[in-house]
Amino acid sequence: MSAFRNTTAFFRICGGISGKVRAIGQAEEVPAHPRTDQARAHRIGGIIMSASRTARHLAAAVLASAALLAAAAVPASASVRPHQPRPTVILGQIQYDSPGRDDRSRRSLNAEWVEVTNTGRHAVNLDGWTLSDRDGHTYRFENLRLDGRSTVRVHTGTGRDTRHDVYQDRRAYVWNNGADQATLRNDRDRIIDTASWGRNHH
Ligand SMILES: [Ca+2]
Ligand SMILES: [Ca+2]
Repeated sequence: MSAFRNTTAFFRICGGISGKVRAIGQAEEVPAHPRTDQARAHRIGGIIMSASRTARHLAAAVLASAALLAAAAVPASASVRPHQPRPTVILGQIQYDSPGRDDRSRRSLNAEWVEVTNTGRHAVNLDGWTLSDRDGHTYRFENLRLDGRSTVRVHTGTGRDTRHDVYQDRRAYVWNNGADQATLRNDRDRIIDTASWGRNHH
């Protein structure tokens, strides 16, 4: 059973990749979905790492370098305070297909997770932020201070929260193996980042 599921997932991924390869040669096959960055997502097994995220990491690095250069150019006597870049929190890796058979065990549920990464230098309190799937299942962060350049992994199952691992305390999987979307919103319900995988049909 598990071998069959894994094989199915494998072919699904291969199908997705070959589909994208075909899309490059034939423009009419390019998906209508506007988030083409997500269509370029690198998928390895049940883990997704969006190309857009990689690009944003690079962009952040370039901006940081530019900021350093700009800061270096400001005379020491200048009264202008150096610009403080806003912290950038993004979705990191997502293991939407828990390895092995999906038996709803606590261990298996917790091997399904989504990472939230603070790429900025300053800590961000995620209190009131939410992480939701396409069907609206929503996890709300409580008072969690995410340090700069650090990651918290949001597990689906039950567990005791730490600074780097928090638990949705669910008894069922939330991230669909076939296709789904993770949406991160801040405490004002503003979308901060999204990541999707699989086919973009509902
Ligand atoms: Ca699985
Ligand atoms: Ca779901």
